[in-house]
Amino acid sequence: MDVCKKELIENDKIIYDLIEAEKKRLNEGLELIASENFVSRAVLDAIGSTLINKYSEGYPGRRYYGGNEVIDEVEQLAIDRAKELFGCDHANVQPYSGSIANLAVYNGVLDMGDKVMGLNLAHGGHLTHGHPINYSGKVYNFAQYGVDKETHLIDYDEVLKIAKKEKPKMILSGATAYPRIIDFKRFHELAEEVGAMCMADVSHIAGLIIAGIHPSPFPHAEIVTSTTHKTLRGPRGAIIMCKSKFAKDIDRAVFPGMQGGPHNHLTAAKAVAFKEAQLPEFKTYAAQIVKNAKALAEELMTQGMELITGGTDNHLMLIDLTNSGITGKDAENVLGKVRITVNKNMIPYDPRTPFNPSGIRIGTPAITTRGMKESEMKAIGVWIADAIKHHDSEHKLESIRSEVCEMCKGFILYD
Ligand code: DSN
Repeated sequence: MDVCKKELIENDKIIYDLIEAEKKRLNEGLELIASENFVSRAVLDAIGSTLINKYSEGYPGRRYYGGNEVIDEVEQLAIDRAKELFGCDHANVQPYSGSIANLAVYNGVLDMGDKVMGLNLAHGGHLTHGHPINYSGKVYNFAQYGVDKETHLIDYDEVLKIAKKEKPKMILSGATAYPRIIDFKRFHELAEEVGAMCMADVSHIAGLIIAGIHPSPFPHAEIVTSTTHKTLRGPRGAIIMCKSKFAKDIDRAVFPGMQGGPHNHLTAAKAVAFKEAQLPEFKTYAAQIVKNAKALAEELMTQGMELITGGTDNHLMLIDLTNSGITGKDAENVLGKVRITVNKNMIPYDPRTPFNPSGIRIGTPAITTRGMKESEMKAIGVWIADAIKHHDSEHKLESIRSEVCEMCKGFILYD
């Protein structure tokens, strides 16, 4: 047993036991939440390091506290690796989260009340893309675009039509529940046509972009935000990347605009994850995420499940449960019983509410990290469809649960 573990057991056995319980839950179940992943031991080690102790408001070489010579090196390394990885002019690696990163961009390049366009949350956007309940929607004047009623795809001509009418200062692309390729080039063209800035939030697909599996927002978008913990497989947190002309405004907007001292242990962990993402193995991993998603989508449809847009091009899919006799909330609970973790999700034009919507969202980044491939996806597709079809049969659910647990034994994650 390592020293840290021993001290945690001695100092706080309750928390130690809860950490062990969570590890067991991860090992014995299937994590299909599209925005989650499992970091490497190296990333975990950086997160659990003594770098957490230091205050370092400011940026490398320009700090408000002494003793930051080591932190400067850590942060500069993270910046340099992010720039190389994404091929961007400037990177700020300090944002605590994707939400803060988005708000910092607005804070940096917009004035309060400015008109912005973003994808409607109910159509796959994000709260910070202008939802009225979110700070973004309260402070800025968001005009939301959606997906087409029939195809459920982004209709770029329609986005342009709205942009011409609304004359936004900025157009934001990016999504949390859109299973198809996003055409960043097209977004840039239509933003240019109306004289708007072009921003992309690539949080979900960053790992696929790095691996060349999804088209990059660069060189099209002027400002790009991303979380670091989804397909990118780093620690919880975010980055903002931009063209040189926005660098000063973005840095000032993050600190002192929105945040205090950066979380240096997470900056180090981001640097480790960026290094991992530069390796050829990461490309193979990212390609497998998409192969797995396509295999799972195929099997689900073979089993009679309805998928929004009829499949996927990326790491996620949205199941439309409208004709299945069960709501998204109930499906999340039923799948939980068989140790398959998913999240309920609105589908486009959903007549139901966000807390009990008509869909569930499923993603493959985490199970791909565990080493699962197409054959496991087939089994998982059958289990999901069976659990939903037989949601009233405790006996059937119990039998699926034991099959799930049996398969998981072959893919132990953290020991
Ligand atoms: N919570 C994230 C997701 O699940 O997509 C977005 O912030």
